[in-house]
Parts: sequence; C-alpha cells; structure tokens
Amino acid sequence: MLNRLMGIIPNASEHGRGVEHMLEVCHWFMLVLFIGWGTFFLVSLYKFNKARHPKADYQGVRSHGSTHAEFAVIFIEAALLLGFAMPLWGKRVVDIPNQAEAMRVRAVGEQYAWNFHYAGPDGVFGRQNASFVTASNPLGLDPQDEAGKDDVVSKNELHVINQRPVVLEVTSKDVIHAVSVPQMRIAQDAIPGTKVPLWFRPIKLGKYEIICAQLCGAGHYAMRSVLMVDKQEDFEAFQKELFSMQHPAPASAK
Ligand SMILES: [Cu+2]
Repeated sequence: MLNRLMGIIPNASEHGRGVEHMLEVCHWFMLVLFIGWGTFFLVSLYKFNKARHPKADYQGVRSHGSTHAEFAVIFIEAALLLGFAMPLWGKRVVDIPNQAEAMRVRAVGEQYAWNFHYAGPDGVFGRQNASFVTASNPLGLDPQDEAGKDDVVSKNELHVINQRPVVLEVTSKDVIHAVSVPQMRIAQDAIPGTKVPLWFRPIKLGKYEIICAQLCGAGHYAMRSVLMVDKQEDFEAFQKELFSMQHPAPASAK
C-alpha cells in the first residue's frame, strides 16, 4: 500500500477510510505521472541532444500523442475531484449527525491551550459571558445559569466514546487557531466569533494527538492536547471526576 510507504499515519475514524482511499488513488496517479514525466525527460535529453540535432526543428511535434496524454490527465483529475473529493467533503458538511446521535463538545482555542466544554447530562451548554472569565473559569460560564450547573470544561484533554459520533463546535477566544487530529482525518480552523461544526466517528480505542495547525503565536509549538477514545464507562468516570473537581459539594465550598 502506497499510503503506508509514504508514512501516512494510520486512520482511526470511520470517514477516514474514504480519505485513505482517495489518498491511495492520488498517490498511484502521482507515481504514474512521475514515471511518465521522468521517462519523457530522459528521452528528451537523449533524443534532442545537440550532437544528434545540431539544428532546431521548427515544426515540432507532429503526432497527437501529447494532446491525448494531456486530456487523459485532465479526465483522471476531474474524476478524482468530482467523483471522490467532493462527495467526501459533502458528507462532512451536509450529513452532520443530529443532537440525539452525536456527542457535542465545544473546542475553544486560546493562546496556548485547547478548552473542551461538555454540556453535561442535560445536553445543554450553559450561558457564557466574557465578564465571568477567570483562570478557573476560562470559558466564562455564568454561575447563575441552571443549564451550566452540570457543564464541565477540560483543558488539553478531549475524551470521547468509541463508536459514537462527535461533533466539535470549533471556535477561539483570541486569534485564529486550528484543531487538527491527523489520525481522525479532521482539521478545522478555530476562528473567533464563529462556531464551526467538525465531526468524526472514532472506531479505535486509544490515545491520539490533537495539534494546533495554525501558527498562532510564540507558544504555538506547545499547543498540543490529547484525544482519548474511551469505553463508555471510562468516559463517564472522566466526566464524574471533572465534575467533582469543578463543582465542589456545597459543604466544602466556602
Ligand atoms: Cu494555536
């Protein structure tokens, strides 16, 4: 398989298979073009050598071979774009899984970390306001809002459930970042003031790397997070732990 030979990182998402397939076809096509152009180059060096042709031929090519070859390349490229790339992209932006089926998590970039905001058991994100933002409340959740009482926010650690679709609502607090998970075959710019849905369905348990794929400042290199694809019970344990840390019982609160 050419993809492996090229060092493409293994896929761990459902739609990634389609991406893999397209990459594979592209790589084979590029290999054929490389061999074709390389051969043409070598043949030209030999055939049109000065010793062999001291005088230029001003009429040039007489056969239609090169025209046919050009059209064949255009045809294959059009097929790749219209037949593979566009349907794949269409599925990413049109067939976004609905609320009941998918887990929705907000992915909020900032210099230099990723915040992941979970809506909690009620499935409703709490109200946010910039005036509530503090070091311990990086997303400015309104403490008075009922919907936000069960919300949890994790830093640089995104947990999802294996086989369950995830919709990330990608945004940023400051400059443009980009959330990229190569093994899930997803990447999306995080643009302040917008909320762009990015979805995938993980199909393999494990730990993956989330990187910021947009040069966002001096600390860009350190803007890494982990994606954990958990079993249901591990995910629940993670949520519970975060919840107890972020919402201490009233008795222990001052
Ligand atoms: Cu960044």
